[in-house]
Amino acid sequence: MKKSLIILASLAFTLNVFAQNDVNMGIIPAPLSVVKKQGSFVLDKTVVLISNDIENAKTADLLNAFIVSKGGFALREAKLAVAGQKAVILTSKGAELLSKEGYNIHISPNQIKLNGAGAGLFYAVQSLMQMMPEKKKDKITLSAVIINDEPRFKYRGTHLDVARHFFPISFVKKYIDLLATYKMNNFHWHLTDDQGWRIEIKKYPKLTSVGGSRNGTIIGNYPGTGGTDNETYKGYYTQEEIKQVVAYAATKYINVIPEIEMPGHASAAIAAYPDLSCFPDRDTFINEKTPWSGSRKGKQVQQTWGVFDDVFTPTENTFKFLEDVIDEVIGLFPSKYIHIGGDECPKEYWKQSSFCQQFIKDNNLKDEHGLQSYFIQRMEKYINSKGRSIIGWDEILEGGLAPNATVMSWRGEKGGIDAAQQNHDVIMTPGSAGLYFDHKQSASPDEPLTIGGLSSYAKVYAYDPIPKELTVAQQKYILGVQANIWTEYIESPSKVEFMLLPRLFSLAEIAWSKPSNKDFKNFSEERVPVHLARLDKTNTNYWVPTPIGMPDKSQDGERFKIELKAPVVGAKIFYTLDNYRPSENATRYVSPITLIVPQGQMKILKTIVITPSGRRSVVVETILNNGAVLIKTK
Ligand code: TNX
Repeated sequence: MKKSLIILASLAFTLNVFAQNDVNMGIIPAPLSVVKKQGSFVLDKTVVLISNDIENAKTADLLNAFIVSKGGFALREAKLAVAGQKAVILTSKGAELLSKEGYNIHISPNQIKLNGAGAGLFYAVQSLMQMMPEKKKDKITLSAVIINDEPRFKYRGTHLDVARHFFPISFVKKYIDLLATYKMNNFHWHLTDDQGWRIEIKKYPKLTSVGGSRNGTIIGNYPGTGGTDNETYKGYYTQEEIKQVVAYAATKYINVIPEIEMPGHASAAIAAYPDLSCFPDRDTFINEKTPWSGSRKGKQVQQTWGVFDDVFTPTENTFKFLEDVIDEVIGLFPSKYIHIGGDECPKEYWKQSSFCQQFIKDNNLKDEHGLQSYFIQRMEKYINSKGRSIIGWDEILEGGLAPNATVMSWRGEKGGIDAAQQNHDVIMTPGSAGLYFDHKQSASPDEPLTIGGLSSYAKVYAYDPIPKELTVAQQKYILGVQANIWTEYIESPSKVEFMLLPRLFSLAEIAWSKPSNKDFKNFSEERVPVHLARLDKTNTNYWVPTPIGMPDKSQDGERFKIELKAPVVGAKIFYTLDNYRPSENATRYVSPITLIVPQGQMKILKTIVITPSGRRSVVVETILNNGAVLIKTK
């Protein structure tokens, strides 16, 4: 008992030293400028909290609640600082001189002053909370510093697909909390897809009663061989719940962008209202890659992943339906942007349908791509007439871009480059650059089931959302950057967290920090380990990084010096050289090791990281080779 207390205390001390010594004061994303000063401010219960602007009351409460949890005391709130009285001051005075969402923090021995308006002040508090070390004898000591900060991009987004798997409101709020902590300001809520319609629409109740439920879910990796689990899978958000989430997000300065998919990814809506299909009487085309999913009569909400041919037909009935849906959506979401999908819409049914072919002729459209463009442009016009703007995935470029659309570039950077060159706003979210957080985080076979791909947090960090191909004038169309969490293979909140963290940290830094302030060594070795150690004490799951300094490729030579560092403060590293999988029973790494490999031989170094709470990294290995013929190991 005593021993574990000592360990805990020393972990707290280490965290303390880490954050305060760091050039970025432990803050993620890295602030614009940090200037350290002499001395320190001692926060204890004698300090008063001054915040006179009514609009800042919530932000002041947030800070005070945090101090209660961290220090065990609340600050007394006061109107004015009396001379000599130590104070934490939150103020928006003069904040009009700061850039939007910008803030500054001045910590001197007498005062902590946070200056910013709205989101800016909220971000100042987030930074202060991140800087705060553990208490010692009911005091929290903060080094004196001046921080000036502002975002690089005005759009900093994270998406969540709740159609393939559904996540309860309580988790959506937790997700929003995580985004806000890292100064993200847009939550893209992917509410409809082939496998489920998740938003209540009063005028069309079957969207959720029928479209919100599927009869099974594919087992394992698509296309798989194991069939579906034959279990009903359902869930949707009521309009009341949606309003709650939107209001909650607003208190965290996060805008919620709803996505209603059209004209493709429409199976769930079509299952509810078959007249929305080109062929209402045709049974749902399951998927030729998954014949085992059987023939089921009528229209079905899909049980497998992929892309499906049964898409919206461009009849007046469909447009009326979509406009009605959009009307209700607009009533629920104050967001300037409404996302209307536009991706992966197969043209097969439009080709087969005599109605669609006649429609193409009547409207002088070139072909089915022209029809896709017509569809999006018509919906854009409607949404614009309600004072809102559309976002679409980069397929909306095909056949001609809708005049005011913002493009989300996901199939690489090309869509974004094309759109910016056509003077359209762009949000960069290329899967190839690691922004698909449904991809696996390392090449280790220990990674859980994912869609594939590889997106390490280092890869995300290395990405610059401004494509080199753009001129300075075109660069201003890049509004920002987003990561997407598609949930075909993510069925629980805990796995969403696992896929999100620590990649969210990298995303936040490329979205917020100036490229000149980016420094992967400082990020991964100084700050990430502190943030993960904090998470480690909570019930929030995360991917445990592999040891810092572990070579990711095999090394040639005779003499190797292996120098590793724990990627989570307080975590232990264990290793083997005998080709067994390491665990807590393997050798513990405590200091650099020198390995000599005789000529013609090799050694395989395998490591695992185990955090204070017992979370484990994947096992990774490096071959240290001195001229041996390599054999493949597991
Ligand atoms: C492509 S990104 C999709 C999604 C999938 C995702 C899986 C996009 C616009 N469409 O429907 O879930 O890939 O990574």
